Amino acid sequence: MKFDRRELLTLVGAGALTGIASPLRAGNGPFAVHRPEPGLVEAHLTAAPTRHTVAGRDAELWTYGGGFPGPELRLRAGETLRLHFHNDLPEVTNLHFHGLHIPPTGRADNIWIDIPPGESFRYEFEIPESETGTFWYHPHAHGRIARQMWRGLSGPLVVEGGIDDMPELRAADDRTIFLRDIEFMGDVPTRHWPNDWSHGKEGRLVLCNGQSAPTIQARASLVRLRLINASNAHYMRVGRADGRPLHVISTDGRTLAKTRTAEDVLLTPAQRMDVLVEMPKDTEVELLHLPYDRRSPHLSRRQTLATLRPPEEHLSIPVPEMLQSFAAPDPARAVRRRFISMAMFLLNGQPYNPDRIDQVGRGGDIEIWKVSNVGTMDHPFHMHTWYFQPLTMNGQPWPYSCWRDTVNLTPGDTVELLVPLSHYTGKTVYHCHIAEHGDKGMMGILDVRDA
Ligand SMILES: [Cu+2]
Repeated sequence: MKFDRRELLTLVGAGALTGIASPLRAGNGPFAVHRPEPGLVEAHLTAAPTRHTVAGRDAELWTYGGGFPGPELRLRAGETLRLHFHNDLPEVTNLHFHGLHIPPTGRADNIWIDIPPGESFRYEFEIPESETGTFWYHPHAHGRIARQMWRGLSGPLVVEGGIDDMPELRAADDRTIFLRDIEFMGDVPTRHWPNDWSHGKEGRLVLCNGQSAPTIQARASLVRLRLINASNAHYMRVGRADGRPLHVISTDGRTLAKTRTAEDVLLTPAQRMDVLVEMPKDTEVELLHLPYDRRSPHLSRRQTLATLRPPEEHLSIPVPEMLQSFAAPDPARAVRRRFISMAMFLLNGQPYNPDRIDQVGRGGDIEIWKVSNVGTMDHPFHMHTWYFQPLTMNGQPWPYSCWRDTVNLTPGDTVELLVPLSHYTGKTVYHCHIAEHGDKGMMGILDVRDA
């Protein structure tokens, strides 16, 4: 499927005729959506330079829908999203729906589309019934991803359904916690300096939903935090100041079989985790950003991420223990093994080449990918379209069953991933999710063809 310039222009016209006002929201307010018929969600989104107040400072950002972060897109599994996207930036951009298992082709999660300045594109895809959870969207025009994200382009995407209907989760407060760092020079996010490409760009200001250490009024004594790390390179280690645990119910938008209790959780750039926080009666809960050493020169320090204020009425809600059955194919059914090595700006010793197909797969096959970090700093490995079950880390079984689309590798680590190439065919990418590393070449192409 190809779209020429005339079609893009036609699409601008079509968008203008639908008569839906373009939403303009601040913070991660909701997306203005419209349901013209059952099962169809229609929305408009514009990427544009925007003046915005960030931590008391008037800043010139690039935003989606005028918001920082972009507006939260919430829909239900099984619905079709028709998203009229308009590019008001001075350069080419596009959208990536991070973590969603939808086609890598056509009008779905097609990163090969370039939308020129002033033009529009209609994204349209159905969210499979099985896809419920916490995702996010950001640009994926190769070579521009890091700078566009750094300037402000990203937003949360939540698909409702599945375990949301458990009584405990229905009663819980549901909060998106969109995390990223930033730093300003004057009123603009600092530019990328040469070292930023190798170290990964970080800033001293850590933001929660676009704010510095906000206070959030809990609406129930159990709070579900949908943690999203939208940083270019900053690792987010999150815990509670009172030393009580977090209860993890999903990783990268995919529900665990059983709730896992953890003192703190680590999110690499692009990872998500849904955690339950039990609010003590009449007591605030301070959420902390804890130090993590990813073996870069950046300092990571302990600071407040957000404060949860107790609900007005304390009604005890239990933390569910069993969540849903975990179904994964038997690794013995894998028909192919692949090996990927990661080091600064190279995968398998080669920089990214958009004209080279690095891996050819067959739709429906089950594969095992062995990924090694042969470099000197952490690299988060991410795969588009398909997601994986980590099987082993350095030869040891992964401690629990989970699905992920991004996995961290510290220097010397080797991870084995079970990858079912299910449901779709097409060409997409796998890459390091330190945004600067991906742009500089730590990206490869996977082409999954018909069986
Ligand atoms: Cu990397």
